[in-house]
Amino acid sequence: MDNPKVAQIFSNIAKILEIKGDNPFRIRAYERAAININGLTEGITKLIEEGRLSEINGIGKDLSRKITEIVETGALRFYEDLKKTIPAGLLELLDIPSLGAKKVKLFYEELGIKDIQDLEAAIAQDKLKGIFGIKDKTVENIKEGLQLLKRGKERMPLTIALQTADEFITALKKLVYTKKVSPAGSLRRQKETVRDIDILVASQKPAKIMEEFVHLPSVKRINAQGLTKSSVLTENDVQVDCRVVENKCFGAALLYFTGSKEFNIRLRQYAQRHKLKINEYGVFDERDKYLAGKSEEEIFKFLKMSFIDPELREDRGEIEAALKGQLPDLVTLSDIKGDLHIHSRWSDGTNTIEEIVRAAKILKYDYIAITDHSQSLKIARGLSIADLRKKRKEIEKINRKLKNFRVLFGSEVDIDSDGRLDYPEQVLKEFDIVIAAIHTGFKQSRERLTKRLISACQNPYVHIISHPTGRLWGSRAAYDVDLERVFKAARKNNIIFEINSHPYRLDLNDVNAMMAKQHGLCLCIGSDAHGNEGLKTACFGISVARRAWLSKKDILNTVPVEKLLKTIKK
Ligand code: DGT
Ligand code: CA
Repeated sequence: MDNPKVAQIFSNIAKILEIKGDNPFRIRAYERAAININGLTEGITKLIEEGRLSEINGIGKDLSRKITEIVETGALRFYEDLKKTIPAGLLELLDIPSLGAKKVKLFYEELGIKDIQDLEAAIAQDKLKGIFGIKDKTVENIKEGLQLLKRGKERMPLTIALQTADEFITALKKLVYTKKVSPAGSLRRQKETVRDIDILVASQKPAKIMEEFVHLPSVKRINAQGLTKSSVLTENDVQVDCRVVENKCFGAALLYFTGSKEFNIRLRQYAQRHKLKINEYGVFDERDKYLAGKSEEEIFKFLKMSFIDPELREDRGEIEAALKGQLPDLVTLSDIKGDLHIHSRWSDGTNTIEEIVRAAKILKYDYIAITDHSQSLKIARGLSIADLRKKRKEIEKINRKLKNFRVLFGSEVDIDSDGRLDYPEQVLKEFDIVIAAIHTGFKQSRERLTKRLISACQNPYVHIISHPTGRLWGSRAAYDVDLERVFKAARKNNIIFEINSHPYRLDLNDVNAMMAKQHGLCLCIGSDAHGNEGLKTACFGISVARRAWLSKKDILNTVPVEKLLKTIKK
């Protein structure tokens, strides 16, 4: 799969240009392209073949050419030349959140720091503080950034895991000896990050399957090849483990290798109390007689509990609920009737509203909210009040032409550093839907950030709080906020919380979304799409919602538009 490779090259180009003090707009273009490519749900090779590269937000002619060169030749000449102009280790230094090009340059020139090892040594020897402009707090931030980076490297976001697994699963399905194939592990539980990919195959010819598996095209290195279990590393350094079992115990093995480990332990304890033994081969009685194991459904039925969806298997009370038949009926992607968080070309998106409407109809949506950025967010081309009037007219015109589809006039309004919204009330009240979000001041104190969000909840014109904790996978930790207090204020003011489904955000996450529901709040799923490709990420929001035990009734954008507008009305 080429997406991570292309994204990595663009992101590195941005970094080198930054160190060299190049044009900020040029740097930003490469950065944005990298983020958007990583956020794609389809392989970039397919987009090239279908001539659809321009659908990716921020990809013009020049970048299209560069992408094609990478995919066709495996490298980019421009990048190879650029790389030679700086020491290689400086690039990985720029991966550290909170460490910008200026500081990397400064550290290199003053202390000769040229990679992460040098930096860690300098911190250990307390050398950084001697340099001009570097305070205690700066060093603390760098240490925190180093940790964030290390954790980010240990796990990959779900979207990357899914794309990688898909290639392997598709190939394994085609083999003549394959009876069944399924993902297992954290991937099947749709966890937001995945350490390694587990795949399970049912077959009578395990050695043949293993031989094919370790020689699939994207395998870079074979870590282990056994008779029934092998482990490989892909070109993008993703570890993929594959196990082959007999059809008779496929269900038991799937249950075991899907986990989680905590769920497995709890289930085994329950079985023991009923004088049963459960392992990866099946369910057995005290004399080791095989009782069940062919499918998970069969096993759950045998244990007299309802089927527990993989997303719930985290030992959060799901076994007790399954025994009582009280598991929630989890929301599915087909329940979603519209997208409530989309950026159009009016601000920093790539597509026109009409183009977005066409893409949303393909997804079988009945409505969308066009929620461009507000006036102060200049970097994201936030809309002036004058532009809002024009945008509104355009939406009214489009709506007059549409049948059974509605475009909502919305905005993602910035919450300023004191909790005020970025448009005056007489402007806010004109919108069909207002989502409010924090885009600056992430380092404020817990108290101040909490108050900011509470004050946004108390604004009579706000309907939704978007990406409520601000985290960005691998680069920014969630800001420090007392969500319990915010949720209480939200409940009083009929505020809905977003599960932002951008694969690098997933914010709220599963635990916080569950807590929001426990506070009596309704949630919604918003893609935060900046181009039509982004609309398809709603599936990741669904994964979070399912892991949070949410049903259709807990999610605002599962209802028809009239009901939605009634629900959000104050
Ligand atoms: P990951 O890879 O860290 O994202 O998370 P998982 O859940 O995929 O963990 P992994 O790959 O180590 O193992 C896959 C599954 O195998 C895990 O979910 C449950 C099962 N498993 C692994 N080790 C143990 C164990 O020590 N005891 C039990 N009961 N199950 C285990
Ligand atoms: Ca795993």
